[in-house]
Amino acid sequence: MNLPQNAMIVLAALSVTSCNVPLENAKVETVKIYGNCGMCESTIEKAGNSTPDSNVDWSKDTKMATISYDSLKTSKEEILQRIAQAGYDSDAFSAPDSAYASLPGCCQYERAQ
Ligand SMILES: [Cu+2]
Repeated sequence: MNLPQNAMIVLAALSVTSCNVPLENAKVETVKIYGNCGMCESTIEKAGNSTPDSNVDWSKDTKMATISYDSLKTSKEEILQRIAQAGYDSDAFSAPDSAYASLPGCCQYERAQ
């Protein structure tokens, strides 16, 4: 897991995801989202990026997500709620127990509450 090659792949992936079309009325916020691994990252980002109005970039190292969105079309709450529905807690929303339970075993992060 700590091989330099992996670090390179992560860096390459990050630079690809940050190459999106610029959002209009963009707001950028950083929030904590609980999770474990690279699979969590793709689930969180898939849920967060499921509309063209938002872009979520989550780091498995810091558990912090950079959320950018069109503030006239959506909100941070809407995006975090979508991520909660996918099984991931944030400080604002808790995932439904059923969504958490259906995550793969390696992704069942330690819940805060
Ligand atoms: Cu995971």
